Amino acid sequence: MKKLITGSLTLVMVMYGGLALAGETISFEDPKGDDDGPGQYTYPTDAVYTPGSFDLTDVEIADKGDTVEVSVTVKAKIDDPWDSRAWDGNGFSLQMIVIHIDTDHKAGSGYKDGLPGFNVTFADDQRWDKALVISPQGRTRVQAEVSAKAAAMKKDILIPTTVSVRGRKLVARFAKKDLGADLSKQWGFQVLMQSNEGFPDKTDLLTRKVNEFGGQHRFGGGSDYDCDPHVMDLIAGKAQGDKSEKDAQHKMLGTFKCNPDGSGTRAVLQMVYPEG
Ligand SMILES: [Ca+2]
Ligand SMILES: [Ca+2]
Ligand SMILES: [Ca+2]
Repeated sequence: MKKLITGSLTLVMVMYGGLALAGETISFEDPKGDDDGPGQYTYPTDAVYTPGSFDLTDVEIADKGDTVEVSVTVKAKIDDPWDSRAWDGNGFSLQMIVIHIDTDHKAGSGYKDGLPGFNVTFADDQRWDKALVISPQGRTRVQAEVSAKAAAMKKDILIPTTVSVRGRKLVARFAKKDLGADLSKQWGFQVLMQSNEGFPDKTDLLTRKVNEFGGQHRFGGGSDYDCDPHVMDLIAGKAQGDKSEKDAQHKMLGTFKCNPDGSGTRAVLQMVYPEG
């Protein structure tokens, strides 16, 4: 009987071998109330920055065959106060999420620095190999930003083919061929929550700055220099939504050092490996 079942499975696999089959689905949860970076960051003061807008709660990454579908849920309803459709955007205004992926978990392999403007680095054996960018900006603008500010990383930065908004959730689809392999639970993931800045600094890839004091369109609680991480929320620990993951996040993002002259060392981030 066992042989018969094995034989049937093989036959099924052969029959469908020519199609791009759906594969892994990877899910992460994140606690609520930790949209404060290393613990003390505050939202910009303008009323559009609704409380909870940058508070990650759920992330799902699903291999759908030819596409990889990424769903990111936050604590607040996702609005479009700046009418993104008028600037060729994706139907929302405030958030920007970059998922850094480590596909080989090998010391020294991949990019150590996060995308420009996030002001973070990754642990040496957890360097990223692919990054998925979910921005309200349309493809053309994101491509131009990547070419101008992250040219050396360009081939490994993926921009979605479609993005849609469903309540508190953003759904972005990426071409799997750009990822270069089937989605794997052996890989490491780090989901960084930022705010899309339409008028970014010349070294920032659409990221909004965190300053010492918040402003109408500036996060507060950090440094006016670029030594502090520009990240409001991320996944940590086992990414199952446990409240201990808040402390893990604060500790991880707190590993930076700012000197009085603006120099310093950047926060060192860890990936979450679903099976590793
Ligand atoms: Ca959160
Ligand atoms: Ca790597
Ligand atoms: Ca978090």
